[in-house]
Formats: sequence, structure tokens, C-alpha cells
Amino acid sequence: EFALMTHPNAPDPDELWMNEALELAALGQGYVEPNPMVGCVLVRDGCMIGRGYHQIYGGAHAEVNALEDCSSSGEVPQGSTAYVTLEPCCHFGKTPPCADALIRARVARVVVAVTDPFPAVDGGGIKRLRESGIEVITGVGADKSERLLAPYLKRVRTGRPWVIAKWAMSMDGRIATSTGESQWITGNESRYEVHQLRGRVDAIAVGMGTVIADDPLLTARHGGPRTPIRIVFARHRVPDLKSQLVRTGSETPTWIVAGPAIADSDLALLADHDVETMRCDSENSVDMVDEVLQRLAREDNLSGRPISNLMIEGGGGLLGSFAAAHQIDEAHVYLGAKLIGGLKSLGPFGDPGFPRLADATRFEIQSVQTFGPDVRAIYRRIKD
Ligand code: AOF
Ligand code: ZN
Repeated sequence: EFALMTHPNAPDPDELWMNEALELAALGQGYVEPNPMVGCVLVRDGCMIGRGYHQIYGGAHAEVNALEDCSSSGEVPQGSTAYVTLEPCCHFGKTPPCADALIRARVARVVVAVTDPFPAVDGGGIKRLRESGIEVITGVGADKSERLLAPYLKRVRTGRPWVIAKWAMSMDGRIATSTGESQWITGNESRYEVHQLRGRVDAIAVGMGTVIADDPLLTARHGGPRTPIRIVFARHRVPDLKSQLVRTGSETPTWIVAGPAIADSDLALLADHDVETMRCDSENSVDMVDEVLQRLAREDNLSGRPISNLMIEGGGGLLGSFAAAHQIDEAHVYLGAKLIGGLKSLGPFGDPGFPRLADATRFEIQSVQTFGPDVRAIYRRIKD
């Protein structure tokens, strides 16, 4: 009569273990790209007997690290359940297939959050595990894993990097006063956060208006896992040889995306300062965004490694073109505690904008935090 009942709201143990694997996966952020962040835990009789994650691009995958952790602590993986945030691979890449490693270790069950759309895997890892008699279930923690893997999934599915737009504005949505003063609308604490973000993206892009107005350096001055490539979108003119970007071209990778109107001779002068060129054919700034994104996501771009996360720092012209191209996936909006006002004070986005509210890009809030006097909201685009 009083049969063992579980509370209807009791958390599913598979979900809970997958959460552990997801937390591990996130530790790879900024280190593993263009690879996905992946975590893995091995569990037997309700106890975790091994844990691992993909720690660095080119290094061991999560499953291999978890198996290694298990055996180094004197446990055996045989008969355990492996929780993996992404389908185990079945291809020889920089490392041998993880599906084979799990089969050899004789795990009994594999719980997968999301399947890997990478063409060399794409369901093949799950198939191989099942063919060798391992029980596989998928979809546990799928929403969270997809959220974490969004940049990787976008690149593999659409051939374009994940785009993060960042801007700072006053309480009333202005980025400068009517006389053009813009430094500083937000405080030190916010600027520190921006440098943290710069230190984990693959590249930072700006338009020529920003290069002329601010002469930015665009480096991650508070460290971080990586040094982002600096990209300037140039349609009508190129940065001055005296600009900070050009003068530091030999220290930090710097690329000019050059439209058809830019002369070869201008680019040759920049090349002397180690500034590299990516030529593009599009005349129109919105087409240029899409052409460039596709080039950046390719293996054979100027760096020889796909760009997964691209941060757009402005100005209004470039942000306006990215918005019109429907290519802003994530927005980091800093709201300084100042009121500027005046109809001549600009907002962060230039033309063309969306004339109809029904066409405006829709976002959802991911987080809201304060940094000193400022508010930072992170939004993600809602896919329709
Ligand atoms: C897994 N576990 O932890 C990761 C996987 O060049 P490689 O050898 O590092 O392979 C990269 C591909 O492997 C990547 O595109 C994705 O399909 C998969 N990543 N797979 O089983 C992991 N990081
Ligand atoms: Zn693998």
C-alpha cells in the first residue's frame, strides 16, 4: 500500500549529475575554442568516481580526462554511468575517439545532453556506443548544454561565429554628449569587466569611425585566457599609420577587413606594420557583415583557426550593420549612472535601424548585475 514513492518534484538524479558535468564543462571557457566546452562525470551506485573536462584546445577530451581521473584515484569505470554534456566523438581528430575509450573502459550507460552536429560525429558516437551494447540516453540537461555550447553550435550549424555586441550608455541611452564627450560614461568596475570579456573572445571588431574617434588599443588589459585578434572594418578608409592599432600591429594580431573601395597601396603600407588584410567583395555594409562572418568561421582564415566568438565594440555604424544583418547573438549592455539628455546626443546604434517595432530584434535577459555605480545586462537573441 505504501509503495516506495518519489516526490513528484524530486530532482531527477540524471539531471543532477549532468549539472555537475556542465559545471566542469564551463571551466574550459576561453581555453577550448573553437572546440566545444565539454564536461564528463562517471558515477556508480550514486557516487562520483571520476570527473573531467576538455581543458585546452588540442588537449584531451572530457571523457578521457574523466576516465584518467577515475583510474588515478584507484577506481574502475567498468559498469558505471558516464554523464557527458556533448555526444562522445567517434573520429580521429587531434585525439582518438572518445566513444572507443568509453567502450574499452566498459561503462554500462552513457547519458548525453546534446548530440554533436560536427560533420565527422553527428550521431555517429551514439550509434557506436549503442552497437557495442551500451545503453545511451540523450537530452538530459539539453537546454543548459545548448546554452553553454551556443557559440560552437552556431558555428558548426551556420558557418558563422557567435557575435557579442558590447556597448556602454547613459541612463537615457546616450553614448556621448552633444559635444562628443564620451569618456567615461561608465566606471572602472565596468571597464574591468569588459577587459575580462575581451580576454576570452577570439576577436574584437570595430569600425573606422571608432578608430578615428577613440584611437583604441583593444587589448585585454587584465589578462584572460586569450589575446583577441583586433579586426577593423574598413569600407572607405584605413587606419592611420600613427594609430595605436597600427603601431602595435607587430605585438597583437591586427586585421583589416577591406571593402572594394580601399586601394591596394594603402594595404601594402599597413602590411609593413604587420597588419594583415582580408579583402571582401561586398559593397554594402550589411552584406559585408555576412561575407566577413563566413570568412572568419573558416579554418583557412588568416589565423588558420576558426573564430568562434566575435565581440563588436562599436561604433554605431558597425553595430547598426550587424543588427540589420540579424547577426547579434548576445548583447552586453552597460548602463552608466549618468543622465546626458539632448536630442543631439547619440545612441549606440547607427543606421539603418528597424522602422517597424514588429521587425525589431528580440532578446531575452540572461543576467543583470551591478558593477560599482553601473548596471550590466546580458541579453541573448530569441530565435524566431
Ligand atoms: C568529445 N569530447 O571533450 C570534446 C569533443 O580536434 P579534436 O580532436 O580536439 O576534436 C574536436 C572535435 O571533437 C570537435 O569539433 C567536436 O566535434 C569534438 N569535441 N568531443 O567527445 C570532448 N571537446
Ligand atoms: Zn572526444
